Amino acid sequence: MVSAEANTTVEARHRALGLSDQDVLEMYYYIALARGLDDRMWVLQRAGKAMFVISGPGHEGCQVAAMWPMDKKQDWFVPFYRSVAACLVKGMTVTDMLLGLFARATDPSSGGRQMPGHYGHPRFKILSTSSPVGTQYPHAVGIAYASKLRRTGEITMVSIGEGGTSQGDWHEALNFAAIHKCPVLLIVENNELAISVPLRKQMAVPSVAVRAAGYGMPGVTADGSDVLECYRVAKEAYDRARRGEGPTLIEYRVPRLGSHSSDDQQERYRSREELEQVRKRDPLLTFRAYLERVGLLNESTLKDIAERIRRDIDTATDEADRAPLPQPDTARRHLFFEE
Ligand SMILES: Cc1ncc(C[n+]2csc(CCOP(=O)(O)OP(=O)(O)O)c2C)c(N)n1
Repeated sequence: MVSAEANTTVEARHRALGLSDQDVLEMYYYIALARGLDDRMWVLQRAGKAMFVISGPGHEGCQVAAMWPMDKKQDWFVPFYRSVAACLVKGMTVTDMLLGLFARATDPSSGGRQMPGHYGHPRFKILSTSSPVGTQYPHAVGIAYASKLRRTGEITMVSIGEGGTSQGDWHEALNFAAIHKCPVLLIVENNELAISVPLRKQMAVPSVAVRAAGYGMPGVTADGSDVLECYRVAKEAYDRARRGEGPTLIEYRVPRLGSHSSDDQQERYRSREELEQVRKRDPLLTFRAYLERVGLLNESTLKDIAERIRRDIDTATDEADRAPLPQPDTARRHLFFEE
């Protein structure tokens, strides 16, 4: 039992940040939806329905939180392959994502031409995921610079893993963004592994955020298991960008709950103790516990949400599975100039 006083204190947390009860419940829904979709994608891959899966279990909390202050219609998002939850909040549907997984002709990301996990959606202003890690950063900063020159008021958000920050593109983008005060949120989802390479072999500094000082912008770190804290830092960065004060580097420390992708086995390079520790940081569980503590969720409402998510994912799976494959004679479309 939580005392009335403790209840008021924790309850004040989301409200103090300007989030309504409805907001936090919807945030939880998206985190749970992304996790449900993720589980389904792995089952489909193991069943031979998809050639590859790369997804974001453990990253969902910070993604939903960072996307929450954005103007979903007006602003831009430049994703990476783990951005499942962020793309869902921005407007993509579960069916959209499964069409990509199954490489169907109607896949909005690439018409079934890219490998799974390369999200993109022109209508929702989600730029196509760029395969070489790091390159999405100059793309995003370029969009933000254009928005600034055109005075459109649009803000851009871009995401990457910490391993990707070893690429030169990332550093060039930060330098340019700071010089030109581009309206951009520079997100790094640090799960301390680049496939199997640990953080200490990627950088000699204790955190990615400290690097911001070298470029002349603020850098903040937030615990990816604390969804409300993730929201707080994103909102601050968003407001800063809106005021014309330029970019913010945000580092979210997140647990990577699964293997890098369906092509590797994390038990080969992570100890059992490490896996036990990361599971304790699962944002789905920590946020659920918060919402239960403040009386917004209970066993029965959680069951309702889980059932709704399962039904929606079942329907989307059938819909995407029934969709036609691309016609072979369209294979060269978008590759060469066509009359
Ligand atoms: C330039 C480049 N080098 C290598 C790869 C292959 N690759 C894909 S994901 C990945 C690991 C990236 O790790 P990190 O940025 O930490 O993100 P995480 O997968 O851990 O979320 C690598 C090496 C690539 N896509 N692009």
